[in-house]
Amino acid sequence: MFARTAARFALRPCVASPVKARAFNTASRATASLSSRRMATMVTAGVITASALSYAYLQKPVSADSKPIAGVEGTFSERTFIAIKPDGVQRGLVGKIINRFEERGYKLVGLKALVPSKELAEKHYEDLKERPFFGGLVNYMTSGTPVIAMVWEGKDVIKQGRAMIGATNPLQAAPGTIRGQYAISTGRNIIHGSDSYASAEKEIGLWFGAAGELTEWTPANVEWVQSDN
Ligand code: IDP
Ligand code: MG
Repeated sequence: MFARTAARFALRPCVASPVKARAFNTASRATASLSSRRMATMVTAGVITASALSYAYLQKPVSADSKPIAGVEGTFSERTFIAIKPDGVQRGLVGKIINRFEERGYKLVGLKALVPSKELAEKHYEDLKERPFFGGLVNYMTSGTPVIAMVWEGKDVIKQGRAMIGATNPLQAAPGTIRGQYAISTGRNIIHGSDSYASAEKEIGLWFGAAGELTEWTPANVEWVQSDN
């Protein structure tokens, strides 16, 4: 089970080069209890495969710039832009909201707290610029309380993120969704989430467009979250 998963999720960068005992010496924490000679023997025998190698790989965060900014739609690399708006921050809901995405099995690959410029807020909501609430919306987003901007990654994360957030008008949001649990006004609905792959591309680019702002990493529980047997 693990060997197959490792090939799928973590091992590709390592498999390209010949497996040497040295690779396992760098996987110090995962293999600290084993002597290097025993490890080398186990490597030769094919006993140590996925965990040690993938750990070595994990030690070296790589830039995510090598793939599309919103990942590949419909795969585990799909990404969405999620932002906890100033009301969510003022109400102390940051931890609870992050917790929901983490517990669901999604992976956090970008995070920052910032007060967006007027220009950024206007660009983010540009499709609503003719709406009567646009000015108020931009003021609320740029009022001085930070927005917690995040990029989450995982299978179907764009659609599922929207489902977890709930309807725009919290009074229509299902109980148990974020808005359905924490909000009662459309103008203070706590959270934003990309509504399509095209929106995710645009929004991640706007908020995390600089090189090196996103990370690629492999969660230790990947087998227990992603496997389809
Ligand atoms: P969404 O956030 O669910 O994607 P949109 O229709 O894209 O909903 O609207 C963006 C944001 O604009 C909403 O989350 C909300 O903060 C604000 N908004 C939308 N409609 C209204 C309204 O009728 N009154 C006040 N604010 C609104
Ligand atoms: Mg929207």
